[in-house]
Amino acid sequence: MKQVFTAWLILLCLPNAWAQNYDEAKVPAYVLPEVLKTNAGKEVKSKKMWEDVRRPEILRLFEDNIYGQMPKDLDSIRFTLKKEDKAAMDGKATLKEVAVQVYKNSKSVQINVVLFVPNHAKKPAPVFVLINNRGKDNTDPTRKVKSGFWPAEMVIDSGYAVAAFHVSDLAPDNKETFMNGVLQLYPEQLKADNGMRAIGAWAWGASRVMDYFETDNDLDAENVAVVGHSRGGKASLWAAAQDQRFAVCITNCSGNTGAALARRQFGERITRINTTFPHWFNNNYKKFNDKENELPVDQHMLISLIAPRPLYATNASKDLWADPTGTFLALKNAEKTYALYGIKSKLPLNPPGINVPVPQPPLAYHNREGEHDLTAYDWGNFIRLMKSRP
Ligand code: GTR
Repeated sequence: MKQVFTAWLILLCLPNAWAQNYDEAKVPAYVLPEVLKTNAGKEVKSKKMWEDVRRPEILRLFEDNIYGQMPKDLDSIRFTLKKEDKAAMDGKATLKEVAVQVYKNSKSVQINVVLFVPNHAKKPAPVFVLINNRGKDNTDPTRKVKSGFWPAEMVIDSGYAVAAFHVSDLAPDNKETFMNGVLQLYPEQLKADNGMRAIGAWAWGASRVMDYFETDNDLDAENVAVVGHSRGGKASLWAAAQDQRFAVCITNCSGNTGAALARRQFGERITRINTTFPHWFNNNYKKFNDKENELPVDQHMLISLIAPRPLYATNASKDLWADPTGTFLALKNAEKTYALYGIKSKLPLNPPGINVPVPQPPLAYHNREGEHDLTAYDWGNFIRLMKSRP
């Protein structure tokens, strides 16, 4: 009896814990904010107007209302090759372990990068870089542990370099301690309602790793795909939106405040994400708890910020929490932004079936059979996207 009472008490304390919708018939009617209309109400008809006016407006709206600012000023950045093994993976790759150290206001953070470069492929090599939000074992430099989350051998065999860094180097994924990383360098961000929080810090880290790639002659820094899964996929989207040096963005099962439309209110909702993970997004985002329709943006606009670069969004059939259909629709609603560049989407009108990938640029999508995860199946298709780029 006491246990039943406690369970009820917990449920009552979790706002909306019981209110998640998984029924397509119950998706409310909604109107998406216009991607191609300026804040002043002008139609955006050209690439120039998009780049000069509308794109900066949308970027600002996402900064102010969701992900926070992205500080660009730093005192110095240093790259140290900590370890190198030219005969890694039975001679197929060169392993480099690189420390990226960033200094500001006599504080510093260190991002530990694991990188494998193929020995028998064209160089400089294009790169996949994973924002790792799971255990560090998943990116084991010794390769004693091998995981589908980061199938480094498969990527190397396909002729690409593969890199990873861990989110905890930038901001611990914890509401009490997330400020003990990059935010120590930028304490003013913590005070600002539109300041950077954990997801922003992880995306910032991806850009610092890109700073390193630009200095490594083995790597083709103009062909880097930033990859993230789930919360890491929210960060990969924000990284590519902010930093146009990323040539490709891959967002795997990123769901709410990732690649899925918020206004569908399907699966995870804003109230829930802000309650469970208050350290992920800025203070202003909390104003939109239960008020999806009042947001000045929706996630098709975040995807639009990546145009004309290729974007791959995935889902898993059992991961309704992350709204596979809402992800597909976000991509569809970004097609018109790519069209400004004369790039035609290859997506079908309706979501393709389970395990029917569309791995072609500019807007790639699949819904893999199974659970919320990042697997070799997903990576195999990311490689197909990279190979099919013009
Ligand atoms: C869930 C969260 C999702 C997603 C996921 C993950 O608990 O609600 O938004 O980020 O965690 O990162 O695996």
